[in-house]
Amino acid sequence: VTHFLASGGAPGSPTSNPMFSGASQADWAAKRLVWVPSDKHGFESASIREERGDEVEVELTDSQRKVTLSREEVQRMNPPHFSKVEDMADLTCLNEASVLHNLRERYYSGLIYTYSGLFCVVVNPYKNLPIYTESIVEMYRGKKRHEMPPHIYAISEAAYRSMLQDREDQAILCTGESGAGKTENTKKVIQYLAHVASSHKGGTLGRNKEAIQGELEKQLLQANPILEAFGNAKTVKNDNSSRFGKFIRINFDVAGYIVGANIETYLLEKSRATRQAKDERTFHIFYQMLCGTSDETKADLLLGTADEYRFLSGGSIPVAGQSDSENFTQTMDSMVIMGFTPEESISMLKVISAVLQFGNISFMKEKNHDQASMPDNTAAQKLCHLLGINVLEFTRAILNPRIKVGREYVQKAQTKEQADFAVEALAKATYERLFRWLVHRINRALDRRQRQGASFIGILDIAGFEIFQLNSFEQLCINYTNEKLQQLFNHTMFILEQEEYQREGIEWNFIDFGLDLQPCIDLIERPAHPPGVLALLDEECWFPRATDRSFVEKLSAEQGSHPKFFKPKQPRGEADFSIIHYAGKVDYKAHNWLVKNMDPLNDNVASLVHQSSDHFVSELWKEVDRIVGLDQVSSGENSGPVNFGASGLKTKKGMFRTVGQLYKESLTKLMATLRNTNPNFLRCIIPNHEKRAGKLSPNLVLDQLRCNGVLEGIRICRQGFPNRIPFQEFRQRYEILTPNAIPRTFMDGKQASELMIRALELDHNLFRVGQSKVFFRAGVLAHLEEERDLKITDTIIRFQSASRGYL
Ligand code: AOV
Ligand code: MG
Repeated sequence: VTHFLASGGAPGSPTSNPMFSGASQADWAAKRLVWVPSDKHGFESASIREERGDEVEVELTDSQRKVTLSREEVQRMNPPHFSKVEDMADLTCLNEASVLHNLRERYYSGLIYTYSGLFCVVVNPYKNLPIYTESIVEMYRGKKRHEMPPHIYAISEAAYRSMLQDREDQAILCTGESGAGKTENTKKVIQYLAHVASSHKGGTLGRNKEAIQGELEKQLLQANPILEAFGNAKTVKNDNSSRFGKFIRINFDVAGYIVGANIETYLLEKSRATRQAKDERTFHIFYQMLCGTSDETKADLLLGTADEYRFLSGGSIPVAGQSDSENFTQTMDSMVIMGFTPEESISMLKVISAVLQFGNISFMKEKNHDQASMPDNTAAQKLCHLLGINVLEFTRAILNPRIKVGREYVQKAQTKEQADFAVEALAKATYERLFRWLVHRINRALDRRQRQGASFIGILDIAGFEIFQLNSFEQLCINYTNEKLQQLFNHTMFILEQEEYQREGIEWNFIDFGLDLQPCIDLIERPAHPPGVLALLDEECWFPRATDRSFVEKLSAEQGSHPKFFKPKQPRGEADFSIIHYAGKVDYKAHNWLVKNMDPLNDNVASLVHQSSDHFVSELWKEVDRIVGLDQVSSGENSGPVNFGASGLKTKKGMFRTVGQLYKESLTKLMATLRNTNPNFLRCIIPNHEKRAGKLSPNLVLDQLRCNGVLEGIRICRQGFPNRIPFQEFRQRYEILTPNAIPRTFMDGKQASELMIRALELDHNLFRVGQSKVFFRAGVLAHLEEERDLKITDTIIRFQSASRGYL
C-alpha cells in the first residue's frame, strides 16, 4: 500500500518509454538535457548540441532527430535528484515542462497528490486506489505535512490542527473542471474529519455524549449521498456530475469534537429537470425512483416507465457500473439515518413524480385564434392529484390566468407557447423548491444541537471554470465565482509568501497578483459608473420592450472599451460578446438571459399550490416572494414566448430580486466567510476526457495547470526565491564546491552558509540568507548541482588515475 503514497514507484509503471525514465545524473549533466515542445507528449526530452545566438540545436532523445529551436522554446530539465518530488516548489528548474513531467511521472506511479508550494494538486486516477482506508487515516493523524507523503488527509489534518492550535477557522477549497475529482475529495475530507474528530477518547466525555456524537458523524457522512441523488446527474463529462455548488461547514467545539454542520448550496441547474442534452440524464433520483420503488408505491405515485415521460429526453439511460435500483435503496437508507420520516420520503417522491407529470401536459393551438387549449387532461389530473390541487382551477390558471392590467385584474387567454413556457417554469421551480427543502431538512438534522461551535472547517465544492463553444448565463455565474476564488487564491499565496519572507527577515517587494483579476471582476459585478454585466442585465429586465439584443447593445455601449471586454464584429449566430477571464477568453451568447435573470412564474398556479391540501406541497410553496408574476410579463413578437412588456410594470425594483442579484449576494457572503478563514487549496486535474485510468493527456493537463493558477503560482514564485534549503542541508550537499571556505572548527549553520556563498561568488540577486534557510532564485540550485556533478566526476577520475599510478 505504501508505494501508492511514497515515491517508491508502483510496479508496472510504463518506464520503457524514454520520456518517463528519469535520466541518470551522469546523462543529465553530460548530455545537457532539456525539454522541447512536442505535439504528442506536451514536451519531450532532448539534448543540446549547439547554441547559436537566439537559436539552439537539439537532438531528440527518442528519435535522435536534430531540430533547431528558438531559445524560449527550450526549457531546462531538472537534475535527476529532483525526480518525482513531492513538492514542485522544490524543483530548481521551474517551468511548464518540468511541472508536467513531475506530475506525469508521479501519476504513472500511482502518486496522485503532489504539493506545489502552499497548495496541493491531485490528478484523478479513475480507479480505486487503496489509499483511503481507515488505517491510512490513522497514519496521517497528528502528523505534520512534511512527515507524510502528499494526500488530501494531510491537508485535512493540517487544517484541523491549525484550527485547534491557532483558533482560526479553516476552509478547504476544491477547484477543477468537471470530472476532476472535487466531489470525491470533498467526501474524503469529511471522512477524515468524521473519523479524527469523533474517536477522541477524552476523559470528560460521558458514554451518552459519545453515542450522540457517533450519530452526528454518521449523519454527516450521509448528507453527501442524499445531496448527490437529488443534485447530481450524468453528463457527457462526468457520470456523477454535481449540478450545484456547496459549502459544507463543520463546527467543532474547543476540544476538537464535531458539534454540528451546515450546508449552503449554490445555483442548482434546475433546467436539467425538464431537458437534457444527448447522452445526458436528469438528476439521479428520477431514475432511482422509477427503478427502485415497489409496485405498490409505483401505483401510489402514479408512476409510468422512463420512456413515457417527455421530461426524460433520452428515456432510460444506464450509467456504467451503477444500478439505479440499488442506489435507490441506499438513498432511502441514508434518509432514514438522517432522520427523515417515511411520510417525508414519500412526499418527496410524490413531488418528483409531479415534476415528471408536468412534462406530459400538452397544449394545442385553437383553430381560429391563438389561444391554447388542453384537449386531454389525463396528465393534468394526475399532476393535480399528486400536488393536492383542483384540476379545474389549475387548468384555468394555466390557460386563462388573472393578470393585472393597470389597476384591474382581467382574465387573459394564453397562447400555446405561453402555456408550454409556464408549465416548464413551474416544473423547474417545483424541483428547485424540493431541493431547497431537502438541504434545509438536512441542516435541521445536522444543526439540531443548536450549539455554537468554537470554530469551523468549511469545505467548498463548486463547478470549475467552464469554456464551451458558446456560453450562457449559467457559465457567466460559474466563471464569475471562479474569478473571485482565484483572486482569493492569488492574494493568499501573496500574503503567505510575504509572511515567510518576513519571518526569515528577507527584504523583498512582492507584487500582489490578486490585483490582476480586479478589472474582470469589476466588469461583471460593478453596480454603476459604468454598470457591469449583472447590473445592466437587471436594468434591462425592468425596461419596457427590452430584449436580449438590446441588453447586448447597452453592454457594448457601456463597457465597449473595457480591456477585458470584447465585442465581435459579426454577432449574428455566434458570440454576442466575450470576456477575457484569467483562464482565457470566453464567448458568451446572450440568448434568453433576460428570462433566465427574471425567472418568471405563473403566479396564479403558484398561489394555487401554496393552498394545496397536501401539507408538504403547501410548505414547499410557502414563500412566494421571489416570484415574477405573469403581470410583469406580456406577450411580444420579437423575443419568443415571454417578453417583458410595459403592460403591468408596477413592481418596483427591490420588491424581489433577480437571479443575478441573488447569486451575487450569496457569493459575496461566501467570499466574506472565506476571507475570515485560513484557506487550503486543492487543485483537481482531469487526466483525460475518456474517464480512463492510467492515461494522461499532456495538453489537457497543461491547459488546466494554466487555468487553475498552478503555472500562475509558479510565475509568482519566480518573482521571489522559490527554492529554500535549511543551512545544515545546504552545507552537507554543496560543501564539496567550496573546499576551503569553512574552517575545520565548529561554526553555526548560518555563518557557514554565508561563507560558502561568498566562496561561490554568487550574484547577490540570486539568493538571500534567512534565519534558518538559504533562499534561491529558480534555477540556481540546478547550476550548483551541475557543478557538484562535475566535481564528483572529476574526483572519481582523479582517484581512478591515482589508483592506477600506484599499480
Ligand atoms: P467533480 O466533482 O470534480 O466534477 P468527481 O469528484 O465527481 O468530479 O469525480 C468524477 C469521477 O472520477 C468519480 O465519479 C470517480 O469515478 C472518479 N474519481 C475522482 N477522484 C477519484 C479518486 N480520488 N479515486 C478514485 N476515483 C476518483 V463536476 O461535479 O462534474 O465539476 O460538475
Ligand atoms: Mg462534483
